[in-house]
Amino acid sequence: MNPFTKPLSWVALAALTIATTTAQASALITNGDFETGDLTGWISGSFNSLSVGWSSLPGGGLYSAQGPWDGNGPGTISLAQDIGVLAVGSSLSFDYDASGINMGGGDRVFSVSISPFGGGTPFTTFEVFRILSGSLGSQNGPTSLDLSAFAGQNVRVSFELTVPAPFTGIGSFELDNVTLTAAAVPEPAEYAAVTGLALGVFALVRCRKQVTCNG
Ligand SMILES: [Ca+2]
Repeated sequence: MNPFTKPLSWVALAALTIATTTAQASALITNGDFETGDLTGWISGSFNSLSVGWSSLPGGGLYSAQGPWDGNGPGTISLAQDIGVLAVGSSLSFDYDASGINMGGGDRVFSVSISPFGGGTPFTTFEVFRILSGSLGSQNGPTSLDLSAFAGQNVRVSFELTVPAPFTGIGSFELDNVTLTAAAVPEPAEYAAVTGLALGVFALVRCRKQVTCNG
């Protein structure tokens, strides 16, 4: 066996790992804080689209996505974004404030679905908040969803609010600071360490080969 083959393959593997990790980190949310003052980067559904207004959420900056959580249902208010291939260990974080008076006709549900890029049947749907039929409720705060099960998938993220019946009570919804975080990408120092380790192994094996040849 050629002793040069294995260490060289390790060097290639280290480079490939770094390149892959860097490429995976490219899936990010566009305008997740809505600070452009509009819905740039987002895809609104046709039913009671959210709009951008002054943010009332802590740390929300100037703007957020917001709108009434009611309407001439049944329908689903949605705000989606195609974000690309998820890196290993990805999680989705956001701030929200949802409230409503639900006088009947079915539960109102705020959920986040993870679908194929461009749309389609969701891989999964995370329920975040539910107002039962005939009740009222409110909920807010930063939330984080674990997307690690979808690493390597090319995905769309969609925030969805169901309105199960026509005009059954006022409600409101606000969304801000949508971010996608992933497992740490190696820092330059770590790049050097990985490369240095691979080159060290390469030198060690070459040295052994020389000893063998000299012996
Ligand atoms: Ca904002």
